This record gives sequence, structure tokens and C-alpha cells, in this order.
Amino acid sequence: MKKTTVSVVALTLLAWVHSSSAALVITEVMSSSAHAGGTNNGDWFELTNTGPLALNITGWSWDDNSNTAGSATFGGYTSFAAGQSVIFSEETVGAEAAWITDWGITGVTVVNLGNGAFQGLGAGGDAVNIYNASNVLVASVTFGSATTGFSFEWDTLGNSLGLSAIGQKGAFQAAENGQTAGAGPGVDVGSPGVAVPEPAAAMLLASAGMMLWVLRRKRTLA
Ligand SMILES: [Ca+2]
Ligand SMILES: [Ca+2]
Repeated sequence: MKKTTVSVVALTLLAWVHSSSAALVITEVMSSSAHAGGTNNGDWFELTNTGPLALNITGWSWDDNSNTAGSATFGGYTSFAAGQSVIFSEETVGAEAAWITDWGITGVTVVNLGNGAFQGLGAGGDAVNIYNASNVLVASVTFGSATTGFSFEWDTLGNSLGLSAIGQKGAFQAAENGQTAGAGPGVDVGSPGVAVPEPAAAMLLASAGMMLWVLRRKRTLA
């Protein structure tokens, strides 16, 4: 089989895996940051475009457990690349660079919605609901009481992975605490910008990778 054929087969299989679910998946929620103040203490959630194509979310909205389409916007953010994870945060609009620095990440898009526009996520349990431009619910997660400083994670099929843990499933500890006074090491644990593939997709990708390796090896030996 040609390399391009293998790629097409892998993409087709991935598309098939996702055919029964919406492409945009809520992959992480931080409902109780452990930072006492600072630029990364607010609530945030991560959305991942799990589909093979770019996704435009113009006119889409979200809410917490009041379950009402149109309650909150995405701050003018409209386009997800295939596979891209984007963070939507309660922090001050325009101060995204500080959040990114505090977490010590690069290449991740963060959109601050501001404290007033962001639907506060309850530390005792809450929900995130995503609605498309027709106000149809397309993604939803509920979560219980938070463990302060640890996010909840879901894989790219929306299966709950529980609390994030340092060194597991892409999770790590924030680099800094974001405070101007008493600045120091970060305490929050999460995986902003990283989404864990669901087992089926991970297996398909691994299989495709193995097929390519075998083909390359055959070519080298020939
Ligand atoms: Ca709430
Ligand atoms: Ca994540």
C-alpha cells in the first residue's frame, strides 16, 4: 500500500470514529484554581476540535448548569484548526499573555472572556454546555466537587478521565502563581492546550504509524 493510501485510510477511519459525535469536545475544566489571586486564578475550560477539518463556531454560545443557549459567547473567537485545543478563561480580556506565561506553555491559544462575561464554574459541581448557532446543544459535561488546584479532564471522545495528575495524560504543574506580590512557583495542575486522544483514535494512529514504518523499512531493504 502506498503511503498516501495509508494516510487516506487512517483519516477515513478517524472520520468514521467521529461520525456519531460532534467534532467540538470539552476536554478540560478548571473549576477551582488553587492560586490565591494572580493572573491565572480564574475558572477556565478547554475545547478541542476532534474532527479532521477546521471548524467555524461563529454564532455559537455556552453556559454552565443554567443550560441556556446564548448565555455566554466565546469572545469573538471563531475558528478551530483540525485537532486544535483552545482555552477559554475567566481572566481579564487582553491579559492572555500573562496566563500563558504563568502556565509556562507555548503555541496554545487562550481567550480571556472576563469575569463578568464568564459563567462562573462552581467548585461544588457545575456544568459546561456548548450550543451551535442554531442553539442546539452540541457538547456537554457535568462535574462534581473540585479538588482545588486540579482540573477535570475528558478524552477527545468526551469520556471522563477524572482529575488531572502531574505527569499523566499530558498534565503538568503551572510554572508560576501569577501574583505580582509574593510571586512564586505555580500550584495548579492541568493540561491546557493538550487533549488526550480516546483509545480508538490512539490505536488507529498507532496502527497507521506502524504501517508507515513497515513500508519505509521494506523500501529501505529493497
Ligand atoms: Ca455556575
Ligand atoms: Ca487539556
